[in-house]
Amino acid sequence: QTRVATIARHISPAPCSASNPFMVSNQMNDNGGIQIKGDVRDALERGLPVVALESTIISHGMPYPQNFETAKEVEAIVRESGAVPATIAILDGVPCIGLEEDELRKLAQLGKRAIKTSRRDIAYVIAKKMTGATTVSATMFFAAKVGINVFVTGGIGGVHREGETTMDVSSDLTELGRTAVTVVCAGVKSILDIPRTLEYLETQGVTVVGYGTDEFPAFFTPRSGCKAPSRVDTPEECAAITAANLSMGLQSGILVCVPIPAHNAAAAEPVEAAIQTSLNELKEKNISGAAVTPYVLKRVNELTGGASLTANIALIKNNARVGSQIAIATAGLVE
Ligand code: PSU
Ligand code: MN
Repeated sequence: QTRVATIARHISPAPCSASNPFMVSNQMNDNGGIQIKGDVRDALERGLPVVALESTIISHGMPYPQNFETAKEVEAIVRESGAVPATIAILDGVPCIGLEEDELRKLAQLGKRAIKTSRRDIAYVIAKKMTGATTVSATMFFAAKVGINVFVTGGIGGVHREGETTMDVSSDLTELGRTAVTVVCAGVKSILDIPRTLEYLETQGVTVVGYGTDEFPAFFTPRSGCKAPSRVDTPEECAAITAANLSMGLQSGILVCVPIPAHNAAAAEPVEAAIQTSLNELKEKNISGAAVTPYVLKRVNELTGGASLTANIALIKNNARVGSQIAIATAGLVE
Protein backbone atom coordinates (compact mmCIF):
# COMPACT_ATOMS: atom_id res chain seq x y z
CA GLN A 1 0.00 0.00 0.00
CA THR A 2 1.75 3.10 -1.25
CA ARG A 3 -1.07 5.42 -0.28
CA VAL A 4 -0.18 7.87 2.45
CA ALA A 5 -2.63 9.58 4.71
CA THR A 6 -0.63 12.74 5.17
CA ILE A 7 -0.52 15.79 2.98
CA ALA A 8 2.50 17.23 1.27
CA ARG A 9 4.16 20.33 2.64
CA HIS A 10 2.95 22.15 -0.47
CA ILE A 11 -0.56 22.44 0.89
CA SER A 12 -1.00 25.82 2.45
CA PRO A 13 -2.65 25.64 5.86
CA ALA A 14 -6.36 26.34 5.90
CA PRO A 15 -7.32 29.50 7.77
CA CYS A 16 -7.93 28.46 11.34
CA SER A 17 -9.28 30.44 14.20
CA ALA A 18 -9.78 29.18 17.75
CA SER A 19 -12.45 31.79 18.32
CA ASN A 20 -14.54 30.70 15.37
CA PRO A 21 -15.96 27.20 15.84
CA PHE A 22 -17.06 27.06 12.20
CA MET A 23 -13.52 27.33 10.91
CA VAL A 24 -12.25 23.90 9.99
CA SER A 25 -8.91 23.10 11.51
CA ASN A 26 -5.98 22.42 9.25
CA GLN A 27 -5.65 19.12 11.12
CA MET A 28 -8.55 17.71 9.15
CA ASN A 29 -6.36 17.35 6.11
CA ASP A 30 -3.70 15.46 8.04
CA ASN A 31 -6.01 12.52 8.54
CA GLY A 32 -7.51 11.29 5.34
CA GLY A 33 -8.43 14.75 4.05
CA ILE A 34 -6.42 14.56 0.85
CA GLN A 35 -4.50 11.41 -0.01
CA ILE A 36 -1.38 11.74 -2.11
CA LYS A 37 -0.01 8.55 -3.65
CA GLY A 38 3.50 7.71 -2.49
CA ASP A 39 5.37 8.29 -5.75
CA VAL A 40 3.54 11.58 -6.34
CA ARG A 41 4.25 12.85 -2.84
CA ASP A 42 7.88 11.84 -3.17
CA ALA A 43 8.22 13.66 -6.51
CA LEU A 44 6.55 16.80 -5.12
CA GLU A 45 8.82 16.86 -2.10
CA ARG A 46 11.89 16.48 -4.29
CA GLY A 47 10.77 19.01 -6.90
CA LEU A 48 10.55 16.39 -9.65
CA PRO A 49 8.12 16.81 -12.57
CA VAL A 50 4.54 15.74 -11.90
CA VAL A 51 1.67 15.80 -14.41
CA ALA A 52 -1.91 16.00 -13.11
CA LEU A 53 -4.58 14.12 -15.08
CA GLU A 54 -8.36 14.49 -14.80
CA SER A 55 -10.86 11.68 -14.32
CA THR A 56 -14.12 12.88 -15.89
CA ILE A 57 -12.51 12.08 -19.22
CA ILE A 58 -12.38 8.47 -17.93
CA SER A 59 -15.87 8.22 -16.42
CA HIS A 60 -17.89 10.45 -18.74
CA GLY A 61 -15.69 11.13 -21.75
CA MET A 62 -15.18 7.62 -23.15
CA PRO A 63 -16.85 4.20 -23.05
CA TYR A 64 -15.46 1.20 -21.14
CA PRO A 65 -13.01 -0.45 -21.74
CA GLN A 66 -11.34 2.16 -24.00
CA ASN A 67 -11.45 4.62 -21.10
CA PHE A 68 -9.47 2.29 -18.81
CA GLU A 69 -6.94 1.37 -21.51
CA THR A 70 -6.44 5.02 -22.44
CA ALA A 71 -6.04 6.11 -18.81
CA LYS A 72 -3.33 3.49 -18.29
CA GLU A 73 -1.59 4.33 -21.56
CA VAL A 74 -1.59 8.04 -20.79
CA GLU A 75 -0.01 7.37 -17.38
CA ALA A 76 2.58 5.15 -19.07
CA ILE A 77 3.44 7.88 -21.59
CA VAL A 78 3.96 10.37 -18.76
CA ARG A 79 6.27 7.91 -16.95
CA GLU A 80 8.23 7.04 -20.12
CA SER A 81 8.66 10.76 -20.75
CA GLY A 82 10.26 11.16 -17.32
CA ALA A 83 7.46 12.64 -15.21
CA VAL A 84 5.16 11.20 -12.55
CA PRO A 85 1.44 10.93 -13.44
CA ALA A 86 -1.15 11.95 -10.85
CA THR A 87 -4.70 11.11 -11.86
CA ILE A 88 -7.06 12.99 -9.57
CA ALA A 89 -10.47 11.81 -8.35
CA ILE A 90 -12.59 11.74 -5.19
CA LEU A 91 -12.99 8.14 -4.01
CA ASP A 92 -15.64 7.50 -1.34
CA GLY A 93 -15.38 11.12 -0.28
CA VAL A 94 -11.57 11.26 -0.19
CA PRO A 95 -9.76 13.45 -2.72
CA CYS A 96 -6.98 11.29 -4.15
CA ILE A 97 -3.92 12.66 -5.93
CA GLY A 98 -2.63 9.69 -7.92
CA LEU A 99 -4.66 6.50 -8.34
CA GLU A 100 -3.71 2.82 -8.14
CA GLU A 101 -4.55 0.70 -11.19
CA ASP A 102 -7.52 -0.97 -9.47
CA GLU A 103 -8.87 2.48 -8.57
CA LEU A 104 -8.55 3.59 -12.21
CA ARG A 105 -10.42 0.46 -13.28
CA LYS A 106 -13.18 1.02 -10.75
CA LEU A 107 -13.70 4.56 -11.98
CA ALA A 108 -13.67 3.40 -15.62
CA GLN A 109 -16.29 0.74 -14.87
CA LEU A 110 -18.44 3.13 -12.83
CA GLY A 111 -18.63 5.41 -15.86
CA LYS A 112 -21.50 7.88 -15.56
CA ARG A 113 -22.45 6.42 -12.15
CA ALA A 114 -19.48 8.38 -10.79
CA ILE A 115 -20.41 11.99 -10.04
CA LYS A 116 -19.14 14.42 -12.64
CA THR A 117 -17.42 16.74 -10.19
CA SER A 118 -16.73 20.36 -11.05
CA ARG A 119 -15.67 22.98 -8.49
CA ARG A 120 -19.26 23.47 -7.29
CA ASP A 121 -19.61 19.74 -6.51
CA ILE A 122 -16.39 19.17 -4.53
CA ALA A 123 -17.71 19.89 -1.03
CA TYR A 124 -20.93 17.95 -1.60
CA VAL A 125 -19.17 14.84 -2.96
CA ILE A 126 -16.72 14.86 -0.03
CA ALA A 127 -19.40 15.43 2.62
CA LYS A 128 -21.57 12.65 1.17
CA LYS A 129 -18.58 10.31 0.84
CA MET A 130 -19.38 9.84 -2.83
CA THR A 131 -17.10 8.90 -5.69
CA GLY A 132 -16.52 11.83 -7.99
CA ALA A 133 -14.64 12.06 -11.26
CA THR A 134 -13.04 15.50 -11.43
CA THR A 135 -13.50 17.79 -14.43
CA VAL A 136 -10.87 20.27 -15.53
CA SER A 137 -12.04 22.83 -12.95
CA ALA A 138 -11.95 20.44 -9.97
CA THR A 139 -8.71 18.82 -11.12
CA MET A 140 -7.04 22.24 -11.40
CA PHE A 141 -8.23 23.08 -7.90
CA PHE A 142 -6.67 19.95 -6.38
CA ALA A 143 -3.51 20.17 -8.49
CA ALA A 144 -2.86 23.73 -7.29
CA LYS A 145 -3.62 22.73 -3.71
CA VAL A 146 -0.87 20.10 -3.66
CA GLY A 147 1.64 22.07 -5.75
CA ILE A 148 1.32 20.41 -9.16
CA ASN A 149 1.99 23.03 -11.86
CA VAL A 150 1.15 21.13 -15.05
CA PHE A 151 -2.07 19.33 -15.94
CA VAL A 152 -2.79 17.39 -19.13
CA THR A 153 -6.24 16.78 -20.54
CA GLY A 154 -7.99 16.30 -23.90
CA GLY A 155 -10.25 19.27 -24.29
CA ILE A 156 -11.62 21.82 -21.86
CA GLY A 157 -15.18 23.01 -21.51
CA GLY A 158 -16.10 26.40 -22.93
CA VAL A 159 -18.92 28.74 -23.81
CA HIS A 160 -21.69 26.65 -25.34
CA ARG A 161 -23.37 27.66 -28.56
CA GLU A 162 -26.19 30.05 -27.61
CA GLY A 163 -24.35 30.45 -24.30
CA GLU A 164 -25.18 34.16 -24.48
CA THR A 165 -28.78 33.23 -23.68
CA THR A 166 -28.44 29.93 -21.75
CA MET A 167 -25.40 31.19 -19.78
CA ASP A 168 -23.96 27.68 -20.12
CA VAL A 169 -20.32 28.60 -19.67
CA SER A 170 -18.06 25.85 -18.33
CA SER A 171 -16.59 26.40 -14.89
CA ASP A 172 -13.32 25.29 -16.50
CA LEU A 173 -13.01 28.84 -17.84
CA THR A 174 -13.55 30.59 -14.50
CA GLU A 175 -11.20 28.12 -12.80
CA LEU A 176 -8.55 28.99 -15.38
CA GLY A 177 -9.11 32.59 -14.35
CA ARG A 178 -8.48 31.95 -10.66
CA THR A 179 -6.03 29.03 -10.37
CA ALA A 180 -2.37 29.09 -11.37
CA VAL A 181 -2.01 25.77 -13.19
CA THR A 182 -0.75 25.25 -16.73
CA VAL A 183 -3.35 23.20 -18.60
CA VAL A 184 -2.27 21.35 -21.74
CA CYS A 185 -5.19 20.58 -24.06
CA ALA A 186 -6.15 20.29 -27.73
CA GLY A 187 -8.34 23.38 -27.65
CA VAL A 188 -12.12 23.23 -27.44
CA LYS A 189 -14.53 21.28 -29.57
CA SER A 190 -16.59 22.92 -32.23
CA ILE A 191 -19.67 21.75 -30.27
CA LEU A 192 -18.85 24.93 -28.36
CA ASP A 193 -18.75 28.55 -29.42
CA ILE A 194 -15.02 28.96 -29.99
CA PRO A 195 -14.86 32.75 -30.58
CA ARG A 196 -16.91 33.44 -27.43
CA THR A 197 -14.79 30.94 -25.48
CA LEU A 198 -11.69 32.91 -26.45
CA GLU A 199 -13.37 36.19 -25.47
CA TYR A 200 -14.30 34.76 -22.09
CA LEU A 201 -10.78 33.43 -21.48
CA GLU A 202 -9.49 36.94 -22.14
CA THR A 203 -12.01 38.39 -19.70
CA GLN A 204 -10.83 35.88 -17.10
CA GLY A 205 -7.21 36.89 -17.66
CA VAL A 206 -6.11 33.47 -18.89
CA THR A 207 -2.84 33.25 -20.81
CA VAL A 208 -3.69 31.26 -23.96
CA VAL A 209 -0.91 30.00 -26.22
CA GLY A 210 -0.98 27.94 -29.39
CA TYR A 211 1.71 25.27 -29.27
CA GLY A 212 3.50 25.25 -32.62
CA THR A 213 0.57 27.02 -34.22
CA ASP A 214 -0.85 30.51 -34.74
CA GLU A 215 -4.37 29.14 -34.61
CA PHE A 216 -6.51 28.01 -31.72
CA PRO A 217 -7.05 24.26 -32.31
CA ALA A 218 -10.55 22.73 -32.36
CA PHE A 219 -9.95 19.39 -30.62
CA PHE A 220 -10.80 16.87 -33.38
CA THR A 221 -9.21 19.12 -35.97
CA PRO A 222 -6.00 21.16 -35.81
CA ARG A 223 -7.59 24.42 -36.93
CA SER A 224 -10.60 26.44 -35.82
CA GLY A 225 -10.25 29.51 -38.00
CA CYS A 226 -9.64 31.55 -34.82
CA LYS A 227 -6.27 33.04 -34.08
CA ALA A 228 -4.59 32.05 -30.81
CA PRO A 229 -3.64 35.14 -28.73
CA SER A 230 0.00 34.04 -28.67
CA ARG A 231 2.29 31.27 -29.81
CA VAL A 232 5.07 29.10 -28.36
CA ASP A 233 7.10 26.38 -30.05
CA THR A 234 8.99 24.64 -27.25
CA PRO A 235 8.41 23.15 -23.77
CA GLU A 236 11.02 25.59 -22.45
CA GLU A 237 8.95 28.58 -23.58
CA CYS A 238 5.92 27.14 -21.80
CA ALA A 239 8.00 26.59 -18.67
CA ALA A 240 9.26 30.18 -18.78
CA ILE A 241 5.67 31.47 -19.00
CA THR A 242 4.62 29.22 -16.11
CA ALA A 243 7.57 30.45 -14.03
CA ALA A 244 6.74 34.10 -14.79
CA ASN A 245 3.08 33.48 -13.93
CA LEU A 246 4.03 31.98 -10.57
CA SER A 247 6.71 34.51 -9.69
CA MET A 248 4.36 37.42 -10.44
CA GLY A 249 1.66 35.80 -8.32
CA LEU A 250 -0.90 36.33 -11.05
CA GLN A 251 -2.95 33.45 -9.60
CA SER A 252 -4.55 32.73 -12.97
CA GLY A 253 -4.03 29.79 -15.27
CA ILE A 254 -2.24 29.17 -18.54
CA LEU A 255 -3.83 27.27 -21.40
CA VAL A 256 -1.41 25.55 -23.76
CA CYS A 257 -3.28 24.46 -26.89
CA VAL A 258 -1.69 21.60 -28.81
CA PRO A 259 -3.25 20.80 -32.19
CA ILE A 260 -4.14 17.17 -32.84
CA PRO A 261 -1.42 15.73 -35.12
CA ALA A 262 -2.63 15.99 -38.73
CA HIS A 263 -2.48 12.23 -39.34
CA ASN A 264 -4.82 11.64 -36.36
CA ALA A 265 -7.35 14.31 -37.18
CA ALA A 266 -10.78 12.93 -37.87
CA ALA A 267 -11.99 14.20 -41.19
CA ALA A 268 -13.57 17.49 -40.19
CA GLU A 269 -16.75 17.18 -42.22
CA PRO A 270 -18.34 14.04 -40.74
CA VAL A 271 -17.49 15.26 -37.24
CA GLU A 272 -19.12 18.63 -37.91
CA ALA A 273 -22.24 16.93 -39.30
CA ALA A 274 -22.41 14.61 -36.27
CA ILE A 275 -22.10 17.59 -33.95
CA GLN A 276 -25.01 19.35 -35.65
CA THR A 277 -27.17 16.22 -35.35
CA SER A 278 -26.42 15.73 -31.67
CA LEU A 279 -26.95 19.42 -30.88
CA ASN A 280 -30.41 19.16 -32.43
CA GLU A 281 -31.09 16.05 -30.35
CA LEU A 282 -30.21 17.96 -27.18
CA LYS A 283 -33.12 20.28 -27.82
CA GLU A 284 -35.54 17.46 -28.72
CA LYS A 285 -34.60 15.52 -25.58
CA ASN A 286 -34.40 18.58 -23.33
CA ILE A 287 -30.85 17.84 -22.22
CA SER A 288 -28.99 20.71 -20.57
CA GLY A 289 -26.34 21.55 -18.00
CA ALA A 290 -23.65 19.08 -17.01
CA ALA A 291 -25.22 16.31 -19.15
CA VAL A 292 -24.58 18.18 -22.41
CA THR A 293 -20.88 17.43 -22.96
CA PRO A 294 -21.06 13.68 -22.13
CA TYR A 295 -24.14 13.26 -24.37
CA VAL A 296 -22.59 15.00 -27.35
CA LEU A 297 -19.30 13.08 -26.99
CA LYS A 298 -21.18 9.77 -26.95
CA ARG A 299 -23.42 10.64 -29.92
CA VAL A 300 -20.63 12.05 -32.07
CA ASN A 301 -18.71 8.83 -31.46
CA GLU A 302 -21.72 6.73 -32.52
CA LEU A 303 -22.50 8.88 -35.54
CA THR A 304 -18.90 8.86 -36.81
CA GLY A 305 -18.59 5.09 -36.37
CA GLY A 306 -15.93 5.48 -33.71
CA ALA A 307 -13.74 7.90 -35.69
CA SER A 308 -14.12 10.66 -33.10
CA LEU A 309 -13.10 8.32 -30.25
CA THR A 310 -9.99 7.23 -32.15
CA ALA A 311 -9.05 10.87 -32.68
CA ASN A 312 -9.86 11.67 -29.03
CA ILE A 313 -7.50 8.94 -27.76
CA ALA A 314 -4.72 9.98 -30.14
CA LEU A 315 -4.83 13.64 -29.12
CA ILE A 316 -4.78 12.86 -25.40
CA LYS A 317 -1.67 10.72 -25.83
CA ASN A 318 -0.04 13.48 -27.84
CA ASN A 319 -0.93 16.01 -25.14
CA ALA A 320 0.58 13.67 -22.52
CA ARG A 321 3.90 13.68 -24.39
CA VAL A 322 3.97 17.46 -24.79
CA GLY A 323 2.70 18.07 -21.25
CA SER A 324 5.37 15.82 -19.72
CA GLN A 325 8.08 17.77 -21.55
CA ILE A 326 6.57 21.00 -20.24
CA ALA A 327 6.46 19.59 -16.68
CA ILE A 328 10.12 18.57 -16.95
CA ALA A 329 11.19 21.98 -18.24
CA THR A 330 9.06 23.65 -15.54
CA ALA A 331 10.57 21.57 -12.73
CA GLY A 332 13.96 22.92 -13.82
CA LEU A 333 12.78 26.52 -13.37
CA VAL A 334 10.30 26.47 -10.51
CA GLU A 335 11.27 25.50 -6.98
N1 PSU B 1 -14.16 17.53 -23.35
C1 PSU B 1 -13.84 16.27 -23.78
N2 PSU B 1 -13.93 15.25 -22.93
C2 PSU B 1 -14.34 15.42 -21.65
C3 PSU B 1 -14.65 16.74 -21.19
C4 PSU B 1 -14.56 17.76 -22.08
O1 PSU B 1 -13.48 16.10 -24.92
O2 PSU B 1 -14.42 14.44 -20.91
C5 PSU B 1 -15.04 16.93 -19.77
C6 PSU B 1 -13.87 17.56 -18.99
O3 PSU B 1 -13.80 16.96 -17.73
C7 PSU B 1 -14.27 19.01 -18.86
C8 PSU B 1 -15.79 18.86 -18.75
O4 PSU B 1 -13.72 19.66 -17.75
O5 PSU B 1 -16.12 17.86 -19.67
C9 PSU B 1 -16.53 20.14 -19.04
O6 PSU B 1 -17.87 19.92 -18.76
P1 PSU B 1 -18.90 21.15 -18.82
O7 PSU B 1 -18.95 21.55 -20.26
O8 PSU B 1 -20.18 20.58 -18.30
O9 PSU B 1 -18.34 22.22 -17.95
MN1 MN C 1 -22.07 23.53 -18.56
